[in-house]
Amino acid sequence: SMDWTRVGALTQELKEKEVLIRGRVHTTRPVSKNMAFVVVRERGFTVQCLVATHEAGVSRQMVKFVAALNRESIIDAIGMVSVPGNPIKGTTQQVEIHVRKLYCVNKAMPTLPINVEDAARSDAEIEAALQAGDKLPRVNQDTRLNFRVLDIRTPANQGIFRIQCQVGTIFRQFLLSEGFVEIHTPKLIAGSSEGGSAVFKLDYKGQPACLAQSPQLHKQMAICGDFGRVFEVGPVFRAEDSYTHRHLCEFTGLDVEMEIKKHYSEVMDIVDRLFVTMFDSLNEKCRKELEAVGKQYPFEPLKYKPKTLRLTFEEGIQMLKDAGVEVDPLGDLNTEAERKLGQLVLEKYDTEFYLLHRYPLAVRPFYTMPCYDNALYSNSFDVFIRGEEIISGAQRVHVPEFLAERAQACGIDVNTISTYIDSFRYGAPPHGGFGVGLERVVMLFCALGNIRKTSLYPRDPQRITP
Ligand code: ATP
Ligand code: AMO
Repeated sequence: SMDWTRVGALTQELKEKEVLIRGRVHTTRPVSKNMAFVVVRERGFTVQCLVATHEAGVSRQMVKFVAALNRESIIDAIGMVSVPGNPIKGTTQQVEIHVRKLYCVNKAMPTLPINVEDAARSDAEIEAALQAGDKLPRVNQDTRLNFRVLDIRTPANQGIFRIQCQVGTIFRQFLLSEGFVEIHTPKLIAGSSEGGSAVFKLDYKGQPACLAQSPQLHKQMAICGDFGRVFEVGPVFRAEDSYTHRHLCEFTGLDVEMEIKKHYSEVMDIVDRLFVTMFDSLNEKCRKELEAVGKQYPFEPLKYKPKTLRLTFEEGIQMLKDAGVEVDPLGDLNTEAERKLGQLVLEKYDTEFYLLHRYPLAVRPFYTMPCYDNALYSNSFDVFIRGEEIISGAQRVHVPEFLAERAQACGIDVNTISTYIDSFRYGAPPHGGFGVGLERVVMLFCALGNIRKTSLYPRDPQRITP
């Protein structure tokens, strides 16, 4: 009756101790009739096991059985931890198990659609092999996503989704400690919550309905309902029609809404402290995971400051102008201009995390509060990592008549949101909030370049399976 030791916990301190491990057959390598190696993998950690007839109790038959195990089968192995003279190549753990007993707990099929060993290789490794005259298989993204259950077994993917878990954990912990209440709003709603066309329409028992494009309306209504400060972690649906590296049709929204006493900077202060806490925590608590991601997809650690840089939209436009980029001073920044501004900010302020506020009112959703001093601008902001948007936020219009007027001006059918507008007629405090795309945070923190890498089962305009 031994207890299982985690593969990731097999260190040289366990030398000469007998251990029981459970994991998958990562690779097998027969050496002779009397000897075979099997690399066992558990949650991204790997260890080399030696099965040889010179160990007591190991027969030739057992060597043959082990050498023929299908990759990805689940096995239990019992053996002695030993420390070889030379470093072991290709495994995460620097010890070897001299196996005494080995059981197959459940076998995998003989030929798998993805070989996890292939899926874990970096481009650099594949290139180096090519230079040396070898060809290593490259697993393309569609194959990875089609057989995602195999793909997510790689160390990098194990890291990515553990980092994603930590982002969600810090979001929740930080906000709870600041007095926010977690809420759960409906995803089946009567009308579009953001305006615009990117909405999934459906039939709700004979009535037209939509999948929520955000919890925007209901999180604000929770503030009208006196919760003071709320947050939500939930699915967000957008019927995006183009295929890009950073848009999904379903993503995870991290949403915040809060009363404001004096100024929308109170909302930006929360963003600032939340994200600095989050980045510090990722760097400290996810060191191993970040290393595993970087091994397959090399990236530079994110540069950020203890106090987040805030620039006005006008200042951003001026920086772009000074660099010779022509942009509409009252329009939105396109993806290219956003990236360029990211570079300029990095050069001038040495940070890759910053906030742009006072956006032109015309490019923001109907519920956004105009600036008191100049109604061409608004009390709104976007937050960027490495020149790409991760957050939008703003103070909201809390006067019902004006809210209805703004909705109408933005071409929204006010009848579909009448219960929302009515909730401001019962007395509404000044408030604001923001929405974060979880997959974008992880993608940009690790500079992964494609949002499909940070969504467990991505939904894009071309994919709704697995
Ligand atoms: P959101 O619209 O939800 O705030 P976003 O990152 O798409 O997130 P936008 O302000 O809408 O931000 O868009 C910024 C730029 O990104 C646009 O000017 C456009 O160049 C590009 N863009 C936005 N949506 C799409 C899309 N669905 N397909 C391709 N490009 C897009
Ligand atoms: P917005 O539409 O900017 O704002 O969305 C907020 C954040 O969600 C992420 N995001 C996406 N992620 C993946 N795929 C998409 N298609 C996608 N679209 C958006 C981005 C973006 O910054 N209600 C407001 C928020 C608020 O004001 O509170 C809203 O939805 O990271």
